[in-house]
Amino acid sequence: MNLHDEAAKVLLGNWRGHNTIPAPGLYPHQWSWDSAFIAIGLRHLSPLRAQRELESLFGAQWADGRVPHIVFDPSAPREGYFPGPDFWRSEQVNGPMHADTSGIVQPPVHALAAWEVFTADPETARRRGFLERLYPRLVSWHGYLRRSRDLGGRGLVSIVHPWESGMDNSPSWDVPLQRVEPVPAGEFRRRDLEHADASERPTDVDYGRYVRLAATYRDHGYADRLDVHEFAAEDPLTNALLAASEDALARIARELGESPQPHEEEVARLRDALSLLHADGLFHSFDVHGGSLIRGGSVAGLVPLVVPGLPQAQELVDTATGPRFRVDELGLAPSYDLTDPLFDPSRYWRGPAWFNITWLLQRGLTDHGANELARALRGGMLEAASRSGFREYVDPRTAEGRGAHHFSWTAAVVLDLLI
Ligand code: 9YW
Repeated sequence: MNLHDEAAKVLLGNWRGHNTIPAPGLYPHQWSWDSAFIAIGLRHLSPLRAQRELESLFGAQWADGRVPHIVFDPSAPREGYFPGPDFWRSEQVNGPMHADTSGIVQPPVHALAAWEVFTADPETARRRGFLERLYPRLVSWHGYLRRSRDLGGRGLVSIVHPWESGMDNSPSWDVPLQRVEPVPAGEFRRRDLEHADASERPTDVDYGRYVRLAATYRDHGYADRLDVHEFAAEDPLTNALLAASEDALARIARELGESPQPHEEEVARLRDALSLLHADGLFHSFDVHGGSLIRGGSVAGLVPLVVPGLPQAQELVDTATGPRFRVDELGLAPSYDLTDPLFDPSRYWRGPAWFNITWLLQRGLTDHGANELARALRGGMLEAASRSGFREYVDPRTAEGRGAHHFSWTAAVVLDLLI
């Protein structure tokens, strides 16, 4: 089978009727930003399914506008994933008729995905009112982030849990997490270790802290106040994707005959605000409680390349191709600075290369005219997928596969690159 057909097989095999799971076994429900990347690939196989992927996610949106990071599949075993619906207890906020979900969010890449899905088959999308129905929901999602998550009061969105970054155990979170008292490992049961090697996953202490933060949020009725959140970080990836998604909302508004202006203004505002996170050739998270930048080498700091007109773009290209990331040579983006002692080529977000992030960088580089480098990343991703299959992440130096097999967004990104 060729790479295209193999990727299609993975994506179609993970389809569950209304949405696609990230991977069999480890991730049996719908994840928020996974669905956005999945829709970007799925649109090449079935524009209709890609529309449904986003519609099913937004069907579980909360009244306050938040899009939950997991929508639980009622037909999957209730105890199959930890923390599951019995932990999050979303029905206490949303009532029993609403889907069971988590109460935290993931990076806002959805409007960007919605626009890409629309362009794959505008006729079907118009006939179904795809954008008409999704646009107000996307606006309210961004409104939630802007209104409820500006915890630092600096015009940037704060994430309140490492899971919200999409990069759970990134070394960026080591310092702010030290303030959090871990729940002892005996008090919860990790289901992830039944499906993946412990050396490639977060540690038990990390997990204990994740559980503490999530339980505290839940026990405060998911209220967004700084005194509820022991962890609050203005993350460059989240804010950059919000800007890129506002840019997509401007296009969507134009297609619907609405004014793009509020969205264009929002892109400009976020582009300016992001400069608060910029230092040493990279963007960094700002630790709201600590009052300082978390200086380090997370690849999240290169993601602002997706922001149109970013003034620091050339600096980011220099950092990406320098000794810390070597993306031109590797064809992939390591998730953490290769020269830092914290770099670990196998452990999740502490070094391995991920396809969604490399895809975002490839897209941003193209937008900023760095076409040769963008081509190198495209080639690197296709080569890594041919060599290792559709793994969750790979060793950035050897492209050896790690984590889950049959991983949906890896297949989705590959499909998008092939077409
Ligand atoms: C988890 C599903 C998710 C991704 C995250 C990734 C991991 C851990 O898996 O999260 O158990 O939720 O870090 O980015 O969305 O693929």
